[in-house]
Amino acid sequence: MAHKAGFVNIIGNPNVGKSTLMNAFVGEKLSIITSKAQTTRHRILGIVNGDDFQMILSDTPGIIKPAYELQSSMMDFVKSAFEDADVLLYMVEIGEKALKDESFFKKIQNSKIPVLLLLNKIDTSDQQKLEEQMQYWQEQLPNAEIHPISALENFNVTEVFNRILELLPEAPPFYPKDQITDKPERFFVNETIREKILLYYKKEIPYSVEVETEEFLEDEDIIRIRSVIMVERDTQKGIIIGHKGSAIKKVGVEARKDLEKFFAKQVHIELYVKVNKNWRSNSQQLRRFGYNG
Ligand code: GDP
Ligand code: K
Ligand code: MG
Repeated sequence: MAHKAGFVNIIGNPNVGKSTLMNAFVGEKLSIITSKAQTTRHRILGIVNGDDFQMILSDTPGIIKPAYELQSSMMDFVKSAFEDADVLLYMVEIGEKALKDESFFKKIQNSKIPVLLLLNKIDTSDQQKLEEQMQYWQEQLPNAEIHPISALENFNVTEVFNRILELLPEAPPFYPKDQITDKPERFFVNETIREKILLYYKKEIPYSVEVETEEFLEDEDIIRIRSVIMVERDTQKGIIIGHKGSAIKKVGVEARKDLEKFFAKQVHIELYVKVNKNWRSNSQQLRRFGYNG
């Protein structure tokens, strides 16, 4: 059989389950997941390799109206997702309404490439509501193929995967067959730490934070990591560190557990906090953290 390969882009509103689905396809926790919007800031490739196929998925930040420079850069990742895909996965969750006035919605309606509308979180719905929703979306997007799924409970995920495979063009692989992502190891360290910050700190704290891994030294049986947590203000620094360092310690312990699983190796993490005023609105800083602009 001829080899198939192609690009599959996942787009949708914040929190519908895009990252959960990508991780389920790849079988690794490439994208961090929390119940907060703006958890995913970058475009992350997840590559699934088979003997006769290579599926290159890209997880994108949820679609939002940008309020500051960081968010504009995040939306550039989303825009590019329309341009270079073989299959578009538009994910919505049960109960969500179509955003008919939004330009991205019109782009989906007029898409030249196949669109699979993934109606996610059906584990939270009953049969009647599900049927109503399927009909609703078929009316909103007549050009889309509707697939009800639960990314979390792994319902219909394999079926969707196989359907995408059918739609991929014949092509040789774009990446080496042992590669599962385009991001370097340090990126996953940064993201894992940021996930813990999203989980353990309140209000605006997680949104003011960027993480940079300054040292990643891999020995035979241990990985030694030193990362800096960047905040915008001194008060935020105090909050990140917590009483006698208890808060930052918890971040380190929990991130280490995840990273030991991810790298299948013992991990040692050293964390410290630095104040870097207004990094979110500074283009030069943003480029340094991997956002284009
Ligand atoms: P993203 O912002 O679109 O990438 O969404 P995430 O993958 O980060 O998921 C957002 C939240 O929805 C998390 O709390 C997930 O555990 C949850 N979630 C994702 N998929 C499902 C699903 O199929 N069912 C339910 N009940 N929750 C889900
Ligand atoms: K999220
Ligand atoms: Mg996400």
